[in-house]
Amino acid sequence: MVLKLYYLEDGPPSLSCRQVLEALQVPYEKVDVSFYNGDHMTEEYGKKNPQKEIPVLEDDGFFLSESVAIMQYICDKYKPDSPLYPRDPKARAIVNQRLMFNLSSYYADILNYAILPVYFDYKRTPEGLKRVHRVLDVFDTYLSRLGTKYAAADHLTIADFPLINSTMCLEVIGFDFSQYKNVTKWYNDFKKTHPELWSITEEGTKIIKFCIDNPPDLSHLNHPIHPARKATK
Ligand SMILES: N[C@@H](CCC(=O)N[C@@H](CS)C(=O)NCC(=O)O)C(=O)O
Repeated sequence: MVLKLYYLEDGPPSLSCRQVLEALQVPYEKVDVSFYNGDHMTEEYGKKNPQKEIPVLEDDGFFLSESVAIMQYICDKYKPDSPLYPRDPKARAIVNQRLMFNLSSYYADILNYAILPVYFDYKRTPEGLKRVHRVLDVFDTYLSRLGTKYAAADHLTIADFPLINSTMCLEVIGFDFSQYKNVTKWYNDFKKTHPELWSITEEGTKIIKFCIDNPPDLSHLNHPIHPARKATK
């Protein structure tokens, strides 16, 4: 049975999973989950992922959520010898460290500042801005200390995808991060070197841009956490 990825078109975690599948040339079927329609909030979806978050991977009756776990599983099960997720303990530890850094800090702070206000009734705050600068500074330091072209090695690894998709969230709102020279170089190099993988990120970018220009009204979702904002256009 072919792998199924339940994904959100403009969701950074979904984009990263798609990039891993694409980079490894693992065949899979995409199942578009509509955030707008609340497809992920149904009881049915909750059976696949009790967190009611997107993405979810389905592998012959096995359901897996959390994009990092999904990316690691795809590599381990389908291309265990790929340099995308190195087997050497130290090399793998650096990849894992970057993945955790992204999930717990980099993406978390960028999401709160840049993206949530596009979809929900949140304001960008000076404190949120400080947090974004702090994580950019940390990531820039990681890049400069390791001195590699990619985030965790001298070659592409699964750590690059989520970090690219988080950084894209800044670019899409017009946030100038050019002072972070290593981040900027790494980001631009990725676009140039991997146009086919970048095009997946770009699909998400287009939708986020559309939502910035046409703020969505998600009040019909009665979201359990996020306060809805009425459309202004
Ligand atoms: N840690 C999760 C985060 C997944 C996540 O939060 N996805 C968002 C879309 S990008 C979502 O499904 N949110 C559900 C909601 O806010 O109702 C992962 O990396 O897969």
